[in-house]
Amino acid sequence: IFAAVEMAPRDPILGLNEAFNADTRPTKVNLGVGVYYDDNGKIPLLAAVKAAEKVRLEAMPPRGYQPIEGPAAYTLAVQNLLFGADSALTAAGRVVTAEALGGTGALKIGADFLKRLNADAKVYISNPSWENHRALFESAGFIVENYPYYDAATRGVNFEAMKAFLLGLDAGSVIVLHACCHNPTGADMSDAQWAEVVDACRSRGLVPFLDMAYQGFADGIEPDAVAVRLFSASGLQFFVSSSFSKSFSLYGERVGALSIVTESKEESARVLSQLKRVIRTNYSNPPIHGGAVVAAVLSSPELRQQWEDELAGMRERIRAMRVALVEAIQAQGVAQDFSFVIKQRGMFSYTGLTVAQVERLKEEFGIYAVSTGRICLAALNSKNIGYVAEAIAKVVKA
Ligand code: PLP
Ligand code: TYF
Repeated sequence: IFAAVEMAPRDPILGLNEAFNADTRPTKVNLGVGVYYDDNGKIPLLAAVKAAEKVRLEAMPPRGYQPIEGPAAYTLAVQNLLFGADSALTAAGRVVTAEALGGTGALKIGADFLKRLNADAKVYISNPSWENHRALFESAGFIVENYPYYDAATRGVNFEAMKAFLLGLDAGSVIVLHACCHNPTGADMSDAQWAEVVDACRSRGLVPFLDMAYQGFADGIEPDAVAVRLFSASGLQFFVSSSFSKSFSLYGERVGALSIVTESKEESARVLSQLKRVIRTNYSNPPIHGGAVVAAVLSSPELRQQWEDELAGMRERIRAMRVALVEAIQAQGVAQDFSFVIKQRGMFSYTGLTVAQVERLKEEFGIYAVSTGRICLAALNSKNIGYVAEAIAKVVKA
């Protein structure tokens, strides 16, 4: 059966973890995968999560099947974060939300559902984008192409090129947008540019698909939802995939959601029925634990406040690492200006390091970064930052 099976290529990011784990150098640093580590280099278990888990553990609830779309306590909590507590859309029954297996699972059920709606549509992702965007939509059967996004010269968004491209697309094209904290570049659009993207989607009849994996990592829960809110106010229909992997530090629990904004409550019922069909044929219904913990935290005013404070702590530590890295590199006498790192948003920096420089970081220093030059700032801490800055200085100078 398997004689002709070839080795599949490794995921360019998750594959780095394997190489990192096999590295025996004690000074090694993993700046590859997008995971938040605390100042001790550990993945935190948030205190709000711990408190909610303790209550659940003591209650020892039974483990029956969940609703296909997940429990209402969870899906309502998701809607509240994405669309706001006072959303007219949710009040009107115009948002369908289903729990999903992380942000990845949300993208997957969204892609499968879209394929049933419009099999011939093309899907457009930013250039560059999270590698899995392409793979997910291709595996759902779509042709995936890039739209212009990042401008290496300005280290920002080439908005004129992006807009012109969107205005040339066929109606029904699916456009995948990073709602905040663009992965991998850290370059986000301004609010005014988002408003123009909304207009382009309306005038061309595009299908917007917002991917929100880092809500709270740029400026905060509410400000980071600006793209979702602008689309909400537009009257358009659109998709949002969201994830609690990073914001709750619950990577392995696989907690995410797909939300779909429809035209009416009646349309929502039809859309939900089809989405449930997609979920049933994939994994039937979501697991209990992660979603229950998130729902418990978000529905308790005290735990929610504690979570927001902890999230702010993560955001601020990343910001501090950005500043510290730039200062430490500059202190090494590097001529090149790295101050752009401070302006980038979210977990990542697109450093502009070349493939060869990234390779040297790995070979000579045991510092692992993505070959595109993307580093995860959230893996830096007060102990390793000096070592990393020195190594970066060495590879950019030589
Ligand atoms: N979308 C983007 C842009 C991401 O960076 C990630 C990162 O993991 C995901 C989706 C997937 O999230 P999850 O880990 O919850 O599947
Ligand atoms: O971009 C990242 O590093 C995160 C984690 O297939 C990730 O989004 C990376 C690759 C992948 C799944 C998650």
